[in-house]
Amino acid sequence: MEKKLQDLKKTFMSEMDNVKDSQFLADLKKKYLGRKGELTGILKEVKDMASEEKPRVGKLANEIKEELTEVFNKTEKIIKNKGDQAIDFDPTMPGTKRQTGHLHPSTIVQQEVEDAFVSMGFSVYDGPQLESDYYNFTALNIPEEHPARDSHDTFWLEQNWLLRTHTSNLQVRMLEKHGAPFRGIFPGRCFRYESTDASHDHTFFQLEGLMIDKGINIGNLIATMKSLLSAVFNTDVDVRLRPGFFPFVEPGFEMDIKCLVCEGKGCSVCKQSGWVELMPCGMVHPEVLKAGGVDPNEYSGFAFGLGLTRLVMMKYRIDDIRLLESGDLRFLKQF
Ligand code: FA5
Repeated sequence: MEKKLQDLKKTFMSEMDNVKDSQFLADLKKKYLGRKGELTGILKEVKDMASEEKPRVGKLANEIKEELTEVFNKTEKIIKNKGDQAIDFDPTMPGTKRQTGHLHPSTIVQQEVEDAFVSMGFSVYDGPQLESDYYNFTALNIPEEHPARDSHDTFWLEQNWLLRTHTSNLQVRMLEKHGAPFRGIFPGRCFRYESTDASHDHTFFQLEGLMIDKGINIGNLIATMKSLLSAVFNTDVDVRLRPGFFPFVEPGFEMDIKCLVCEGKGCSVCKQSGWVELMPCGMVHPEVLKAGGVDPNEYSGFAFGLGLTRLVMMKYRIDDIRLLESGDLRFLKQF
């Protein structure tokens, strides 16, 4: 009888090794553990055994029943949790490669720029894209009827609200909230109601920088710009600084980068000029400091408005800005 029990256990275990699916498992349960199953049959026989053998064989039979039930329950649980395929798993087969997403090129470059500024002691801030006329224009020394408003083709909403045309909308908000000294950058989406071309989109990213302290001068501004560009490009790039007019800085500059799409030879991105407008900047106008509650007699500072999407184009040699917001996976999968 004991041999019969051990043999039954052996065949049960080898049959369990071949379980393919839940139906197969149910059949095995019936065959061994069911009311008319093989083990149940043996247990019935034990009842009629001689009394000196009965305790020993009965104990073994119960132990084997417990063992088989445990193996059965474990296998049943695996099938329930993972489905029938779990039993078919063959570790020697090559796996199926799952598709994973990745960061958008604008986010990759944004993070590189953020890291460069954080290492220079700047903090990163966020702010509203839906903005009031006041913070987007008036507080920046651009009152109503000022001609500078014309250079920003604006998506106007109801009651003097708008989609921000630049990240400069946060300059006065930040000064009001944090006061001076202040050192921050604000990356974000901007919107302009303008016709698009290879280097202009209606939706694009800028990254604003603002540094206010005692004794800040143009030398600090230029040193910061240089550190930024060497962090992003890891090599020297040609830039040029020329005077630029923005009512919220005095003096103001335009920083252009030699077009990396055509290496300065001229293309649709740089409009055949060999240069791309990248980063207007300047010393913060006293009126802006005042609007933010900062005393211009005590503090000075610089601000810049990096065209982040244009920087992405230069870094990856992208010849049409519209690809970046297109959502075209054939383009995005290349990064
Ligand atoms: C401004 O938006 C100012 N706020 C920048 C500034 C900040 C000046 C702080 C001084 C101090 P501008 O309109 O030139 O400036 O835009 C800044 C940069 O954003 C441009 O050099 C360009 O790189 C990018 N840019 C502007 N319009 C578009 C557009 N339609 N598509 C893509 N990039 C754009």
